[in-house]
Amino acid sequence: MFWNEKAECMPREEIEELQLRKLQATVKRAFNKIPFYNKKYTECEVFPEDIETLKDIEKLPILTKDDLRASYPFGLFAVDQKEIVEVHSSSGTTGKPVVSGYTKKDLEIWAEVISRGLKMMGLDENDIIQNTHGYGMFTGGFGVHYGVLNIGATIIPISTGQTRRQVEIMNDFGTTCLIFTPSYGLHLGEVAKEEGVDPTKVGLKAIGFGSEPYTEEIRQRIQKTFNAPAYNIYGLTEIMGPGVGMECSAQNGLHIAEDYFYPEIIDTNTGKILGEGQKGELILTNLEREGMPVIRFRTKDITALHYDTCECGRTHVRMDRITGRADDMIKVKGVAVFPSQIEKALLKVSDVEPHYQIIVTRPDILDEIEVKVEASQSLFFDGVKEMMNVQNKIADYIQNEIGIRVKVTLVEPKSLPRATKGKAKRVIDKRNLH
Ligand code: DLL
Repeated sequence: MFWNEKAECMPREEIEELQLRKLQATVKRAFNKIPFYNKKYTECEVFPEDIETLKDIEKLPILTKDDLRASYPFGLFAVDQKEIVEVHSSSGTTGKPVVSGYTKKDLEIWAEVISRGLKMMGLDENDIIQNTHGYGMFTGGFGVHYGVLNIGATIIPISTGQTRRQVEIMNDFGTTCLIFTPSYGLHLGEVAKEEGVDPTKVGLKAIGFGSEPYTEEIRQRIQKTFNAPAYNIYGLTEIMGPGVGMECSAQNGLHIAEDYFYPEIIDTNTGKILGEGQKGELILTNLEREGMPVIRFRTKDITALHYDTCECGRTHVRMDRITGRADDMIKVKGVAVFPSQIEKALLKVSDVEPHYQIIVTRPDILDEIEVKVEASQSLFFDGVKEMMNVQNKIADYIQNEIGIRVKVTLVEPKSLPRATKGKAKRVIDKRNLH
């Protein structure tokens, strides 16, 4: 089933022609309308007319999250604020978040790419789609919502949480598709069983899940729990939100909507562009975005691209499931957490040393973080009660910083490994996501 067969099955030469035209227009607009790009490109001595082929994109500088953050809040908008009809922002980052702005046309494009994905999942106007993504600054809620309206299906905009209610509604309303993060989906399945609802009997046709990494085993578990195929959805706030990549019935990677997004893969260490099938860091460019065109954004997400035509007939490139990050960001319970935030919280507490380790585990289905911190010599001799107080205080500070409660364990002074060369290994990820 296609939403836009012409666009999704376009021969490669046509895709590339279209991409070049759109890239040239985007670079020109960014250069003329956004002082940030004008300055950056002038400094690098690269100008819109230098983009004569698609490969010329490599002449343009790559942008990091910090580059975007420096323009907080509206510095990257290419249109007057009155043209912007909606804004979203990334969650749980250090410092200021990145704000993403959309014109009416941008919202239409967002709806278009999500619609294509919903069709890939076999859904149409007869379906009832329960969207458990948060409605708010997070892009998951509204992005999926617009796509569902666009294909004429019925949306249940329940948002996240209230898990018992979610169970009741999916059972009573005859939900045919659930949209969730993998960790929330597994939790939902468990709560359903506790509530006496057999999730395999709800009659789901499909599941759309994303926003955080998962393993193939987790997919299998979700599919078994709900007795329905689960399709990966990829996206990020800076570039638009969910819908940048969506998985088709082949369940063999995500099709990037190449008429709207241009992907590249680089070697994280050398910055060298990598070829088809080689694993590296994904760089994304908005090819058609009025409100906030982002050019060559370093996502830090690790994947590889495949250009052969998919068995579903689509020609758009497929990206592998994300298997890791080039930085130390961890996503726990849907929230992006950076070690620096934990560090910031720890620095507010006396009685502890600035030596810590963040251990991420998945004991059963939900991710958990434990922060191990070295107690000071004096605290260590003060006894258990005082240690417990300090542990709680630290957990409060961390919660304040990242929004979720984590387990804090004080350990003996000088017991954590030191960084003997290069960077300290702050995060120990025991989830085995690869
Ligand atoms: O998570 C957008 C989204 C919402 C995608 C709903 C899918 C469904 P951010 O909060 O800005 O946006 O987080 C973006 O999340 O750079 C990845 O590291 C991670 N991520 C997103 N989708 C996936 C996925 C939304 N399917 C960051 N698999 C990205 C693995 C994902 N990681």
